[in-house]
Amino acid sequence: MGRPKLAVIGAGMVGATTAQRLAEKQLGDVVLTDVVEGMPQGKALDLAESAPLEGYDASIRGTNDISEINGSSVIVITAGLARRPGMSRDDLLMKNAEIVGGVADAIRSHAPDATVIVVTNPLDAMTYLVHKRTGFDHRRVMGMAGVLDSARFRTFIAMELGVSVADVQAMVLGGHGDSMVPLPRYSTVSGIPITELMPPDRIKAISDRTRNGGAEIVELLKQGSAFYAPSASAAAMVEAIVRDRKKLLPAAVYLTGQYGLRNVFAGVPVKLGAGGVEEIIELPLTEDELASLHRSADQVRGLMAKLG
Ligand code: TXD
Repeated sequence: MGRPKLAVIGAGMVGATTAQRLAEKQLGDVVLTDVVEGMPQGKALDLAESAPLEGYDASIRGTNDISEINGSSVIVITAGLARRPGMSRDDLLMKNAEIVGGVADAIRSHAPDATVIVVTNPLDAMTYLVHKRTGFDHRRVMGMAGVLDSARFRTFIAMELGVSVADVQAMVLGGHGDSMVPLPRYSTVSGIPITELMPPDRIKAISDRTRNGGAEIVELLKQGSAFYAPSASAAAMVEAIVRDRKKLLPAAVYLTGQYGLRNVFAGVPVKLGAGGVEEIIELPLTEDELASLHRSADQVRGLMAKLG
């Protein structure tokens, strides 16, 4: 049978680190592609040379030829540009739409059976675009943001309380960015809601820090953006699918009426397994939480309209 074949498109910071994590977790053989000549080949070779030390058998292959993704069961899209000085969010939207749209067309023709995890920003809009351009069933197209946002929330909860991150679970809904909706009531330490363990002002401070989590790192790094936690998040989603773990995670998925939303991508809890998005979990939300989720979906709709 052999190992499953996995592909990572875009061999930049998030892409290359995702390839590393997939190989080290022995989730499958990895193909890493990029348009920059020699770069994915160089990074893949470097990673392959770490295999004897890290002790994995998975192969990692770098290429500029996207057709080599053929037969992949799971594909992670990290290809795109970061915002440069003088570039508006709209400029970035259109530029990344061009890149991600082309990638989606290649996936449709070379890996028609793949499950696709989108990482490129603006996340929810790019996930919509991949769904539209591949024509794949909506269970097989999802965006990674909520796993990262809830990992950040979990980290800050553990830091605040001085407890093991392993005991902390958290749920964050909505879009990636300002419209993110952290849910303290559904966030726990060993089953105890954090609302029982922390005063409201500390919960608010931690929620705000989570919402601002990407920007905090960008500010510190001065160039580039976060990639260790984003790649760990993408790899966690790949693992849930490849190993059919039925993990309950937040992901940007196509809604068909859940939470009063239809024909839009938004971050909600889902069950992730071999069938992709196997179930969408509808949590009871307060009016405020629901309103934030709808605001976030409205923003995504605005971007979707620009993409046509
Ligand atoms: O939570 C999340 N979803 C995110 C999203 C967390 C972190 C990063 N997030 C976004 O992922 C970020 O805003 C970017 O849109 C992507 C990738 O971030 P990364 O930090 O890895 O960017 P890099 O290092 O610039 O890498 C992008 C690579 C680069 O090597 C380009 O040459 C390549 O994408 N690229 C392509 N690869 C393949 N095919 C095409 N067409 C292509 N165009 C550019």
